[in-house]
Amino acid sequence: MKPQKPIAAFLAAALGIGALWAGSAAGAESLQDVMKRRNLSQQDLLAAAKTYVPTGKRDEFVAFSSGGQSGQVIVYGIPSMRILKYIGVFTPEPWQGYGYDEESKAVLAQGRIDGRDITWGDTHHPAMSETQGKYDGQFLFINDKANPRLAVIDLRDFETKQIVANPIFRSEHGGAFVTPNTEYIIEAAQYAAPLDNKKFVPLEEFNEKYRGGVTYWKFDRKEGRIQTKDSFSVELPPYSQDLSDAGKGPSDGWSFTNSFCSERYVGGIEKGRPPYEAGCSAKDTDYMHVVNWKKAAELVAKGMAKKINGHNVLSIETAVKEGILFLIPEPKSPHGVMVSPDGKFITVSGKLDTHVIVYSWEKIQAAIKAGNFEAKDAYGIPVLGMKETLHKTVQVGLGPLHTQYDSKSCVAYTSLYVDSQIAKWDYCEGRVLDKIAVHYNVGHLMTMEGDSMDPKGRYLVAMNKLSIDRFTPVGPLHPQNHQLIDISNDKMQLLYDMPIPLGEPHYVVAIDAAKLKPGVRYKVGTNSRTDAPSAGAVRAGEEKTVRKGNKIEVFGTLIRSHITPETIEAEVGDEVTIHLTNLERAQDETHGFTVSTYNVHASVEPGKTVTVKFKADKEGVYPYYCTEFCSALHLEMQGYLLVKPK
Ligand code: CUK
Ligand code: CUA
Repeated sequence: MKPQKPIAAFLAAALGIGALWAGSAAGAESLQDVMKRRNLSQQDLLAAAKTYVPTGKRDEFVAFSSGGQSGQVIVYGIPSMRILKYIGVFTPEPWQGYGYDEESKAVLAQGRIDGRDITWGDTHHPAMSETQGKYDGQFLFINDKANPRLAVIDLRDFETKQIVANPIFRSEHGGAFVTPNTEYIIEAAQYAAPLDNKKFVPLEEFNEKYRGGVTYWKFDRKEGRIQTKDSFSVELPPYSQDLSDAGKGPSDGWSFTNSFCSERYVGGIEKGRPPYEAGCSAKDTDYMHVVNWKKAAELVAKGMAKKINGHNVLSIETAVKEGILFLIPEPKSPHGVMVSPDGKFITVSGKLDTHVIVYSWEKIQAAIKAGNFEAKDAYGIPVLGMKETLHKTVQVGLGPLHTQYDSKSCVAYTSLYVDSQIAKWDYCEGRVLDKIAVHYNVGHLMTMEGDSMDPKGRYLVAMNKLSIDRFTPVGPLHPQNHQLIDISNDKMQLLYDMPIPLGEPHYVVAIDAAKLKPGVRYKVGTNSRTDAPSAGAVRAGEEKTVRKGNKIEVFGTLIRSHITPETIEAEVGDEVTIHLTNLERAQDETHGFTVSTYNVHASVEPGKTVTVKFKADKEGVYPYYCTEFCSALHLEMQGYLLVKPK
């Protein structure tokens, strides 16, 4: 070990803690003692000082992470990496009553497909709403890859408000990505299938009858909801579509979607054929789809779309004829497609190639204008030349996946899956600037507001697929590892490892915390899932129980430390509906509500009205109570459901 004195002096100066360092009060440990006892290096202390957020202080950025297979969103602070909240999205979440009260069940029910309730999701890509290409902190969108759906979360209360099921896809991966003013939310398909999904079509007819596509969901910002009738899709060939991004600045009005397996290989037809991964790697390149969504929207408005399952779809034929769809060869099996903050460059990297390819929007536009097409694909779509549209090719390392941008101009970061590294590089000049090891096998990476027109730089999070030996073992299923990296200097510095305990978060977005302005209470009597006054709301003193036939409807209230009514009487077989309004105005005075054994739970934040409903199917005595420790008399906040024989 190095002598402690110089390090001590350095750190005292660096951290501005001279007085603390020099001498500690009698009996208390000094910083030097702690460093020695915990075997911490100077680097460790610097990293700690850069990430530690003292009690009562707040983080600079708030990250919204996909919760992967949990179907939820995880909210955490940066740089502390402290988890702040889980948001139930595609999956019931009991704390928030999500899926256990009637209002939220109605949201989850919007995500039914083919009449089936789906109670999980494979969330991949969250997207923040934007105004003029900048994060505005109003809404968050996230996709479900397994069951092609998209959800809208309102950041006034961090609640899921809407789920839309894609009417023509059977899986998707290229969502959610927003256009610069959140006019549309982009969702591209993944594995091709017949678009109308009504009949069995044999794999032999894959090339003719299976299709991919990209959906543009119209977002009504005032309503805070997607408007399905004004949404549309552009039909695409059965190349497995992948990630997307919207153009910005000069490329605004266009969108870009990757693909893989443009071989259109299908396995399983006859014995002796190569497996999928081999059949899908036969060519040297795949196709990037370039779509003029602004013009597509005009064509739809003119009635040029056909209806499939009640949804507007522009056919490949129409898209080609109207000049809104082009292809460009791209490196094999790409993952991310990312438009630079100024909208001039589009970066693509192929997992099976060591290069990132930077396309020039100016050159793409010029080639389109000149009608300079290399060829047409099997579906008649013009293919622009890779060479004609190329800005730079940069060798960054093995397994490049995703790219994010910095506040410093021309600086980008690309995740290297195979090398387990982050490469920092210059996309204007085309050279690598720095590399740092991550642990291990990084998928996406994210910089602060790094996919907007105004990246904030400062920090980068590497979303590592494997954590292997980084954490205390918890069995064969390991947490993922989000590693925080300081990118404010020329050399990147690893600061912190954060285990993600809730599924595989593919992508995360982080916003300047000052842009978020969530409320602390609702207007009294609000149904938070519709933002409208609840029909079940009552004021203090107006509580009542109404019986009609075998239906009992309770209009109750909650306030420290009392549930009104104190008893609910029912007969076996009655349908019981209980509306509860939280009359509190104080911040953080949430009451919960449950009735023993009826599988209902409500989280009733100040002002909210929540409804639970069930059939009193068995005679007996059932306590109900408040599930949040809300006051000294919390345990007394209770009552009885009395179910009598008929
Ligand atoms: S992701 Cu979805 S497979 Cu690289 Cu965008 Cu992980
Ligand atoms: Cu209300 Cu405990």
